[in-house]
Amino acid sequence: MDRTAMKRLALLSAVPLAGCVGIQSPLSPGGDQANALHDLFVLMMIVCGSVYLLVVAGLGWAILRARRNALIPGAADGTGDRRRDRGVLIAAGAIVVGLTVLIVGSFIADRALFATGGQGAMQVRVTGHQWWWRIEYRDPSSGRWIETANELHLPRGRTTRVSLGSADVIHSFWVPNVAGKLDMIPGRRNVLDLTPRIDGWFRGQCAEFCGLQHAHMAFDVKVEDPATFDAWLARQAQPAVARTDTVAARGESVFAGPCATCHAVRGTGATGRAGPDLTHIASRRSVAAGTLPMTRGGLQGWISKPQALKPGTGMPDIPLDARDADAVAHYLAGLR
Ligand code: HEC
Ligand SMILES: [Cu+2]
Repeated sequence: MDRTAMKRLALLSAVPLAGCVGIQSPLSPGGDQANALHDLFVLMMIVCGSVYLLVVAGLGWAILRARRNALIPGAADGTGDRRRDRGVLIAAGAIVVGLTVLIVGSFIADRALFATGGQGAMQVRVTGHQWWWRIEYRDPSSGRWIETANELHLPRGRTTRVSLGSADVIHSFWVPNVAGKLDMIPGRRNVLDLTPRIDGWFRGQCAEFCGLQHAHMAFDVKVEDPATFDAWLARQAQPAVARTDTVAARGESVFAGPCATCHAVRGTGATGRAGPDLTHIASRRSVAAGTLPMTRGGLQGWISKPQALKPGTGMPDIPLDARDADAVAHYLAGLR
């Protein structure tokens, strides 16, 4: 094979690997728990890779020897027995050493996942719904719970202890860049610690099939410095501040009709709990658990045809005339 062909082959094999890094990948760890799991993964690759190479080498050796024995008369006269015993001994030794290394490695990784013991951790509750995420922060100063949805903010360098639950079926919480995944089981709370170290946007995804729109059950994760996080949380704790123009006023009154039964907008009469809290909906990055980008068009599209965009979603298609639909989208786009 000439050099350019080799280069092309190397490039081609890099294509599937390129899919392994990015904002939703355990191979780009950006937090203590993800680092521990990443190290364990590398250790497993080394141990299992070595065993694999050993087996392939042994197989190749056996094939060559069998051929030679067949060709040389009298070669298969039993003198190979001692060598075979040595081979078995080496294989057994490799298995014992390999398994011991893996046991120790997984024990260490497991300990690292809860290293802080939750001391001084931020308390967050995440509840899975078909097919969106209710997210509540415990305000460290007042002890009050602050509700939002579909977007998780985390302070860099601090530990956040997430209590996971479900309102309906089993879901699974997974932000691979920050930590491993953990199931969300109806009737109980599982606990996961997150200690992110790298700023930026990451992507979380439900990792347990939970119905037809399981693939549309994602969430955005923002890791930011603690001061920015505190300012963000303080803002989320505030009631809604709507725009003051007449279109927004019309939007708010339309919303108070069919929408307020399912959605809360704190500071207004809307206190529904069946759907996501919309108090600061426009501050989020996407609409309906990662289904659409957060733009005026994304909002209006969602409101006019939720059943077409996410068939089976808990939000019904609500027929609104064009001006009302426009006004509601304008109103929501102002709730920052
Ligand atoms: C029967 C309850 C119900 C009604 C009525 C309802 N919604 Fe929803 N809404 C939901 C549910 C459930 C979701 C989450 C859907 C999903 O992501 O699968 C949702 C999601 C949304 C979202 C996206 C929220 C987010 O965090 O991304 C917006 C915006 C929204 N609804 C606006 C409205 C508006 C405006 C109306 C009135 C025209 C309305 N909803 C009426 C239940 C309802
Ligand atoms: Cu799911």
